[in-house]
Amino acid sequence: MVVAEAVQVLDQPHSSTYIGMGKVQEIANLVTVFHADLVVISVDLSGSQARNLENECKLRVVDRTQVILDIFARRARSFEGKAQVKLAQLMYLLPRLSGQGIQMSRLGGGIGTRGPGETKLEMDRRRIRQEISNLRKIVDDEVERRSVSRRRRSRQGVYAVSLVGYTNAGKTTLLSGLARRLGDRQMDAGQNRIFDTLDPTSRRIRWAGRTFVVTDTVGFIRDLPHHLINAFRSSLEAVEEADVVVHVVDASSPFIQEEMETVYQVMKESLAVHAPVLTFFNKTDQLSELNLTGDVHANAWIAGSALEEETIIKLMEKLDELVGHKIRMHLRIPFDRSDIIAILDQKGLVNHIQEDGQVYEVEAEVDEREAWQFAPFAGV
Ligand SMILES: Nc1nc2c(ncn2[C@@H]2O[C@H](COP(=O)(O)OP(=O)(O)OP(=O)(O)O)[C@@H](O)[C@H]2O)c(=O)[nH]1
Ligand SMILES: [Mg+2]
Repeated sequence: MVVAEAVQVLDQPHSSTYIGMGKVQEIANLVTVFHADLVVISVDLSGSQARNLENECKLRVVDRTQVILDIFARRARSFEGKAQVKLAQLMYLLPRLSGQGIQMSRLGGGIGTRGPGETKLEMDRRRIRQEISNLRKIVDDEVERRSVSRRRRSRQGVYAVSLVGYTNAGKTTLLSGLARRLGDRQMDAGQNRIFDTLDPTSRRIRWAGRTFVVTDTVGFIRDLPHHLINAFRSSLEAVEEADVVVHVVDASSPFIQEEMETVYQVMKESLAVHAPVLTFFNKTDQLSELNLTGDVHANAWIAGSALEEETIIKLMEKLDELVGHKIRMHLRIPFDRSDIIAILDQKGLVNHIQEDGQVYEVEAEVDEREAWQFAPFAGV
């Protein structure tokens, strides 16, 4: 429960406490008056800033990253999700411990005057580094396992669709709606809380004779610290390898523009997205009038509600259109045209390849719209 709030407007943060000394005193007083248990500050603090504030307030002070990590920790369900959160927490902790270490060794003076405190710190740091490397291994193994299964899927002509969007936009609701109507299995509907989904969850959807694997991802949020995005890289890799990315937008949000900007910023700065983007303006049932004008960043857009069957069907029709049709081609490619092989390979279109005299014999599955560039090599 929030017992008191304080706001400060400053051109520049103070280096030692972030907020000004007067404000620190005000907060320290509020802590005493209200018997507060915790001070939360909605910015990112350096280790020494956090320590200085704690010393002044005589209470634990948590910053924005810690709050996000705490929520993440509560939401993670799978083994991998938990490992990712733990990894992010330890990586957050490590430089803060080091900061303390530097201070202490300065206090301790020259060689041979190390205090017991520092030895313990060094042990802590070593232990944390060891745990970080264990967790990295767990996460990397999982990434590898998923990438193998993705390669297998792409060979089988299964289309990968990734849902991205601001937290609470309705991604999980959409995926559960899709799965309920068109999928193989039931799943729980989304909850009205931020960062509800941390673990990458995929569902197989059948539509018009095609199979789509739709993957839910962690919600984005304004000013999500970069190291946190990196911690969730493995969940976000699905986005980079998708055939189509669906950007789910809460069209009823008063901050719709900022939220969409945030998502595109994360996609641009932290993810290499190659696939076409379909923007889905969700929750239109909450709007009294529809005046959406589309999305310049996207290849296509639709509007509706993830809770309605009609919308689900409209979405699938659009997805089907966006992935296009694939044609099976038998190609004979001369050795000096390895550039063509590279294009095919990069897109994961090659089913089978063998050398035969002066040419590569290639069995490929090519998108209808791209078939023209391989047509000169088609034939028996
Ligand atoms: N009225 C209305 N509510 C919706 C619609 N779609 C989703 N919601 C609600 O919006 C809330 C958030 O939905 P989620 O599906 O959990 O959102 P999310 O994008 O998965 O959120 P994170 O996992 O935190 O990123 C839930 O309470 C849903 O019931 C819709 O079309 N109309
Ligand atoms: Mg979700």
